[in-house]
Amino acid sequence: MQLKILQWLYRFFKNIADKAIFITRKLSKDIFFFQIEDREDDVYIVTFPKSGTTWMQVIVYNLLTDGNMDFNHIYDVSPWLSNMHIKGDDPNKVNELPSPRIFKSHDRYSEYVKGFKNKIIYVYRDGKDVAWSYFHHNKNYLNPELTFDENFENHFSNTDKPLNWFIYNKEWLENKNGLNILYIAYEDLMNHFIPTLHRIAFFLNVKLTPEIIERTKLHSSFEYMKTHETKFGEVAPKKKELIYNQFIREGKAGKGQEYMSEEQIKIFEKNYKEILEPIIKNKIRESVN
Ligand code: PPS
Repeated sequence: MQLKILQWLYRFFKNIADKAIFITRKLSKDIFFFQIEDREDDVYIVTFPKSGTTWMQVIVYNLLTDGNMDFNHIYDVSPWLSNMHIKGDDPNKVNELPSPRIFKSHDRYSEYVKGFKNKIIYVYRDGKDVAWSYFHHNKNYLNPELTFDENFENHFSNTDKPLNWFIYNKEWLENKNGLNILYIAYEDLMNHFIPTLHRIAFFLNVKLTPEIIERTKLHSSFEYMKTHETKFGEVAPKKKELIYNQFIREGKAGKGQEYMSEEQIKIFEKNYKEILEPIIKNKIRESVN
């Protein structure tokens, strides 16, 4: 009997403690974001992780500034706000940046409320390639023991898990709140760079000149970004050795499927057909899945 009471008390207080942690985290995030001044010309680059976020940050940075690449890290000129909050960075650093500011985000659609007016560029990448890239990322930076199968189950198979690739994309593609979004496919950047650059420039009201096109092409090329990887790569947790040479990794399209089992391909195709296919037409190039 006594054991039962102790167990009940444990569950009761654990429940309260879990809720308190959740609420404190939410409040701390709200406090951080409250201190970022709203500017109507802020541009947001939103993606599911490993879909070409950094590539798009470099492109947009080159379109909206004079393209000076002397910064230490892309986050100095194009911050990732949610990550700054987690790291305890000073929000005022963001307010010191000149307009228009360029923000990186992996936030869910629900974080952007109805009436949010800022321009959003959403980058979509073939999910099978994302699966392979994201596996490397999570293994390199978070869990060296991680297997591809585990990562696939967490983000591509089980749609009830918190960050599922299909659900994340579905919400952003549906765009139920009518946000101002330009959708760009990673594969279009790869195979039709100049026309895609024109679409981005048009969306941002930038008049393209030969000089802007040339420098954007150069600075956002895989070779340039790989050579200057320390400007772009994620910093690994302090205890581990820093991994810089795995962030700008392969930059290929269409290879992901080679690493998936037949069973995983079946799960992927089924989820794609049920969740994304009905809404993806006319949003992203039709050939991409
Ligand atoms: S993150 O961590 O979510 O911000 O990563 P993200 O920048 O979205 O995606 C990283 C992948 O994008 C590839 N990449 C590029 N591909 C082609 N050209 C250029 N310039 C380029 N820059 C980054 C990078 O190599 C990662 O993909 P994988 O498949 O792992 O190589």
